[in-house]
Amino acid sequence: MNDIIPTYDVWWSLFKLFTTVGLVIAGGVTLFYIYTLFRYKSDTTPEDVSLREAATGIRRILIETKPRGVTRVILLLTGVVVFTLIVTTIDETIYLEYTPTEDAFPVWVTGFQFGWEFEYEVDGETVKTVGYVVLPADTVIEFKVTSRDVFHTFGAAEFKVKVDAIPGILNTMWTKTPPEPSVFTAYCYELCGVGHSFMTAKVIVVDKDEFFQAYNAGPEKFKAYIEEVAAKYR
Ligand SMILES: [Cu+2]
Repeated sequence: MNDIIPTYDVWWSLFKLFTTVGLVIAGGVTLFYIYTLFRYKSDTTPEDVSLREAATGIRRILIETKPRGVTRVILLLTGVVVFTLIVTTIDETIYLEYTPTEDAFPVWVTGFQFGWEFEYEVDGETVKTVGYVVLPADTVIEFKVTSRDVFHTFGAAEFKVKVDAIPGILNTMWTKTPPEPSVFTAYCYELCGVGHSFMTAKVIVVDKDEFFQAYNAGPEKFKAYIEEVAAKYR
C-alpha cells in the first residue's frame, strides 16, 4: 500500500506540468508579440486605408493564406504540446479513477440537505457519524458516496478529488490520507439549496495504529473512540 501515489501528489504533478507549459508558451508568445510590434511597424499613416478595406484585407489573408514556413512549425509545436498534455492527463485521470488496492478502507458517505453522514462497517455492524469523519493516517480510503435528496458533490481540497453524490447511485472515490494526523474540512461542491455553503464535515485524521486498535475492538469500543476523538474538535 506504500507505493500508492496519493491523489494530492498526482494533482500537484499535473498542476506543475500545466503551469510550466503555460508559462513557457505565454513567455514565447509575449516575446514574439513585442518583436513583431517593432519589426513590422507600418510606415503608412492610418488615414491611407479605410476601415472597410482593412477588414476585407484581413479576412482575405485568413482565408487565402496556406500554412507554410513558420506557420507550419507553430502548428506542429501546438499539436505536440496539446497531444502531450492530453496523453499525460488521460494517464493520470485513469489512475485517479481506479481504486489502486482492494485493501482500501471503505467509508460510506451520504449527503443530505445540508450535511454529511458517514458509516463504517465494524464486525458486520454499522457505526454512524454525522458532520465528521475520523480516518486513519497514511491509509488508502475508498469513499462510497450517495445522497438521500438532491445532487451534492463530496470532496476536500486536501484530497484534490471529489465525486458526485446522487440519490440512488453509489459513486466511489479513493484517496490516501496524509501521513501525519491532521484536521481539515470536507465540503459540498454542488449548489444544492440555501444551506449549501454550510454543508461541511470535519475530517479528522488520526494515528493509524490507534485507529485500527479501536476499530478491531468491535463496534461499541470503536463508536466510543471516534466520539471521543471528535469531542476534542468541537
Ligand atoms: Cu450539497
